[in-house]
This record gives sequence, C-alpha cells and structure tokens, in this order.
Amino acid sequence: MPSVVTVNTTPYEGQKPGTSGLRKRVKVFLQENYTENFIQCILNANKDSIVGSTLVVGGDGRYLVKEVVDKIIKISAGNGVAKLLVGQDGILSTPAVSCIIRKYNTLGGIVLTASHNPGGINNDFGIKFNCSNGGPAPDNTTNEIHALTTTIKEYRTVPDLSCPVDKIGVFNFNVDDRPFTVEVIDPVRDYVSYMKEIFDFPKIKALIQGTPERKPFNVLIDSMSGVTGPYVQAIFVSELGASSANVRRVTPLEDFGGAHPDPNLTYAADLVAAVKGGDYDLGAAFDGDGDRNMIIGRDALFVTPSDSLAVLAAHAAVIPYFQRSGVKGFARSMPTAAAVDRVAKDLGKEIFEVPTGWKYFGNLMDAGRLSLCGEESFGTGSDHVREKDGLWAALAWLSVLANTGKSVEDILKQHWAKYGRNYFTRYDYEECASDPCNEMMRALEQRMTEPGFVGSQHSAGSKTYTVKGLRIIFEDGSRIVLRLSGTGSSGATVRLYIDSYEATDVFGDAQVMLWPLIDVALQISQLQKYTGRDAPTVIT
Ligand code: VG1
Ligand code: CO
Repeated sequence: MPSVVTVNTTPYEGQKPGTSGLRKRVKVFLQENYTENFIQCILNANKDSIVGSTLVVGGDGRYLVKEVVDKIIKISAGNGVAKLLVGQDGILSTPAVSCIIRKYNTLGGIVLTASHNPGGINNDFGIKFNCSNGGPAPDNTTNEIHALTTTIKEYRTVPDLSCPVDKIGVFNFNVDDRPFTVEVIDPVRDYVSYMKEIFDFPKIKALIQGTPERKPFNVLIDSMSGVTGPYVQAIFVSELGASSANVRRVTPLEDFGGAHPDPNLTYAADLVAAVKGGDYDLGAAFDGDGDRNMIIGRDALFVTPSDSLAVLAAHAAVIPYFQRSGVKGFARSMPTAAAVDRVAKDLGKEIFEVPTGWKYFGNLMDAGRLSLCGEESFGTGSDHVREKDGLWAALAWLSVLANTGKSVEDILKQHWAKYGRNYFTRYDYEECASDPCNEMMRALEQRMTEPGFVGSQHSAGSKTYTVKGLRIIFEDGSRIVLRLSGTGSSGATVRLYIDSYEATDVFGDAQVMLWPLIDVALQISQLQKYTGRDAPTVIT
C-alpha cells in the first residue's frame, strides 16, 4: 500500500501569484521542489478544509502539464484530499475548470496554464488556484499562499502512487488505510452540455448550416493549438454542424506550434489573413487556456473587446440563459473602454468598474448583481461561470447574429450610430528593463500629484486636452491609463491604454482618430525615454 512521505524543502523567492496565478519560465518550475513547494502551499492555504475534499485539476496542454498533474496527484494524496477530478491527459480549459468546480461543488481547482504566454521548454508555465465559487482565488488567498511559500519547510507526497490520466475512468487507491480517488473525466462533456443549456443550439445550427431562405453563415474558428481544440470540435463540428474546414489549429500542442497563443490582430494574423482572403462571415480565435476571444467580421473587420462587451450587453436578452436568470448589472475592468457604460445607462442597469483581473468580478456575480462583464484584453464572460470564457463569447455573438439576421458589421455600425463610439487602443512594450519602468511609474505618479497637473493642457496636432483627474481623465471623457503587467514572466511589460469617445464621428480608423491622444500620453509619461523603445511590441 502506498504511504505518505514527508520531504524536507527550503523556500524559493518570488512565488507570488500575479494578475492570474504564478507564471514563470518552465526552467524555473523545473528547479528541485519549486513546483512541489507551491502546490503544498496552495493546500496549506486551505488547511481547514483540505482533508476529505475534492479538487478539480487540469490545464491547457502546454509543456509540463502532465508532469505537474502527476505531482498534484501525489501531493494531494499526501495531504488527505479525498478525490481529484482530472481532465483526460490533463486537459481542461480554464472556463471548463470553473464550470466543473461549480457543477460538482468541489473545494476548488488547480489550473495549469500560462494562458496566452508561449509554451514549450524555453517558454512559460503557470499554476493558478480557483476557489469553490469557480473563480480565481482572491488577493487575500494568493497573498496567504505567497506568505506560506516564504517559510515552507516540508511537503507531503505519496511517491509510490501513480495514476494514468490518459484513460477516462475512476481509479481508487488506499493511502495509509485512507481511500483516495482519481476520476479521470472527459474534458469537454460537462462544459458542452452547459453551453447547450445556455444557448439555443438549434438556432445557431440553422444559422451555420443555412436554411432554404438563407445561405450558410460561414465561420472560421481558430484554437491557436491551445486547449479549446477539443471543445471547438465538439461544439462547432459535432453539435452545430460546421465542417472541418470551418475550424483550424484544433489539436492542442505543448508548444502551441511555436506560436504565441494570444488572440489579437498581431498574434492571430494568419486567421485575420484567412478571413480577409476568404468568404467568411465571422472569425474567432481563443487563447492557450480558452478564456480569451477575438471576434472579427467579414473582411476581417475587427471588433474591439470593449465594443464586443457593449454589443453583447445591448443584446443579452436574446440568450436563453439570460431570459431565465434576467440580466443583472454589467461590469468592466478599469482600462477597458467605457462603451458598455452607455448601454448600462440606456437599459437602466448597474455598471461596475473593477481593477484588472477576472478575480475582481467574482464577488459581484456571487452577490447577484452582475450578469455580463469584460476586459479590453480579449476577455468576455458572464455569471454562468467565474472565469472569462472564449467559446461562450463566440456562441453569444452567433446568438445575436442568428436572432437579428444581421452581419457583424451592421451590428457594430448600428451600435456606434446609437451609442457613439469609444475609440480604443492599447500599446504594449513587452519585456523592458524593470528598473526604469518602475522609475517611470514613480515619476509619473509624482508628476500627477503635483499642484497644477489637474488643469494643465497637453497638445498634439490640432487637439488640446485639459487634465480633469488622475489616471488620466480629460475633460471630454477621454482617458489615458498606464500600468505594469502582472502576468509577464521576465522583465517589465508596460501597457498604455487610450480611450476616446466620439458621439458622431464614429466610422473613423481607430489609430488615426487616436494619434493625438497617444502622442500626449507619450509626452506626459516620457515612456520612450524610460523604456528606450520608440515603438510598442504589440498594438491592439
Ligand atoms: C493581463 C490582462 C488582464 C487579464 C490577465 C489574465 O494582465 O491585462 O486583463 O485579466 O492578463 O488573462 P496583465 O497584468 O498582464 O495586464 V489570461 O487570459 O492571461 O488568464
Ligand atoms: Co487566458
């Protein structure tokens, strides 16, 4: 009979979860006991409820997921966990983990992903803990996990226990006379059946397959070699009748085929090119772990995530789930453009602004005040789970298109004509030197709080902006937001967010419309001086 072994260990510095879990290079996780320490600390942070509990375990299929699943099985057995629900081959998308935690009322789940960061032996890995509501652990829990990592002295594991996770089934063990169960589950089953409850699948199927009156609505769905592949196969091909030509990169790869699995115009450029050159009505892409989405229309017309949220909010009532539960409030993260605020006002709904990171939406959802929310970083979702959900967003768009019979372009243009348009762009300066970036943020904070900054004027081209508040809000409602990323694995990534509202001039090109405000942002922040970069790495 396998038995528990206590292994002595010493703390590692820097095991501090960021915006969404602990993300580091694979080689950092490969250091002796590095991964074991962090897993033990997750369990220690739950010490009052861990014995006899059930946890969900899965990840996005990247390099190291299978090895770490094996470690989690051994350490869970060593800590008195009663049962693990593990995705077959260690595969579970981030929203599917959330769905399964909620469906089976487990204590929580461990998600193995670095999301949209590249994978493979030379790239990134990540570990995130989700709580019993299905959402990412809140700050007090992640702070406690981090504090525990600074003093850890030992971990408990069962080295002789090994469980194959390549076959679906229930595997029972006895560990020092205590029962321990690993149930290897179909990664897609629970999630797919939930999507069928939320959406009107026959209606979306009729859209995709066409009817005697209407030609098929041609979609191109790109999983970017991430975890959504099997979910896209099950939903789009098996359930909704799309053909295999309507889906691409649907086999999860450990290194995402060498690509950056981030659904934006830069990293999903070949989807954009395929939709532009082909006869497609809608294109969608998802990130490595399946919580982000990008939506493009015919000729690759780009829907910004901020607009996507606003459009879905305006049309939420077409989705059966919301018809049953009612549409409560809306929310967005702070840097997300304020387009959804205008919809909330129009519909008389509550609107909330939260800090960057999905964990900040959970409380509002649990309190029954929030139905639909999003982030400018290609995150959209609802209170059906407690994570953002890429496939959900694509199905929500298809529901709107099926119900209105309109194109993506018509939906978007009619939205702007009714509400005005929040032009939005984000500049990312990735992997800069950390010290000057911290200095830039410090200098900017100091400058912004000096007397005279509010009221000061800043010009570029023919536009002059007068500062009304900090973070930096101008008199016409335009905003500049500058922050340092919390998901990078090395150096500092600076994000500059620009949001400018136009009531009537709504059909312009975003980069053209926004350049004066971008110029002002670069002047005020002196970003080029501090980072030594004359251009961003990525523009969205
Ligand atoms: C980024 C995004 C943020 C998102 C987070 C996790 O964080 O800006 O909106 O919630 O990634 O997304 P940061 O701190 O790097 O700006 V995911 O899909 O990587 O879990
Ligand atoms: Co993600």
